[in-house]
Amino acid sequence: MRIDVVSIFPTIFDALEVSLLGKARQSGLLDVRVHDLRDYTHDRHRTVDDTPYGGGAGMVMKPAPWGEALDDVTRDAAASPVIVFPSPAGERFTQKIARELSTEDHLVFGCGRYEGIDERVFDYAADLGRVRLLSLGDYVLNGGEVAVMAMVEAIGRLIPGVVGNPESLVEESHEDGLLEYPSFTKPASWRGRDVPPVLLSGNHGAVATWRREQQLERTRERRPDLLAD
Ligand code: 6GU
Repeated sequence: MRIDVVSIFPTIFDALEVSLLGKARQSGLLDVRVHDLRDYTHDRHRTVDDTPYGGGAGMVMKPAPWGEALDDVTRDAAASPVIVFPSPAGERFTQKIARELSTEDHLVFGCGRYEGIDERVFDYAADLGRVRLLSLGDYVLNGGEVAVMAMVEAIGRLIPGVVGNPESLVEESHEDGLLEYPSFTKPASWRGRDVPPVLLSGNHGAVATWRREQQLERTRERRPDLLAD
């Protein structure tokens, strides 16, 4: 999969070089290209923002650098990419969306800063690919970079071969609409706290039943909204 990221803070994405995703990049499963939005400006100060029409607080990202950046990263693309703009005003990013995006050949992420991007950029981007505005949750970050890091990790680990043991992708939170069951390792007793005896019983059926009950109980307690769905 090819991933292009456009940002005014490209070095934030240096962190993608470590761990699992770093290996995926080295092995060629992931081709991540990070672009500095300021490289698509033509003035001495490399200006990417301006005051909002109609007034109001803060600055808005100018459309021109975005137009050139999006033209550039979609130019030699084989097929229509999905163009993601992280935004607290977007649709909620979920495991289901991560799964959908993990099957694409080409993703483009446009990281907004300041009060947002000139609205015409989203409309223009729709001529170049399938646009999605995605939010991590109901809180506000200063910009899209940290959100894109999270999305790239959630999507990247679902690409076949990126996670060594595909079974570890099945039994985790949100894959079956429930939270994950609790895990334990040795020792069987630690600081007066014992591992649930059923896990030491060797009875695989009993273990599976207990884990399912734990999933339901935790989901009921912590995320009742998931059970309602
Ligand atoms: Cl995707 N972007 C920003 N700036 N803030 C957020 C977000 C995204 N998701 C939650 N808060």
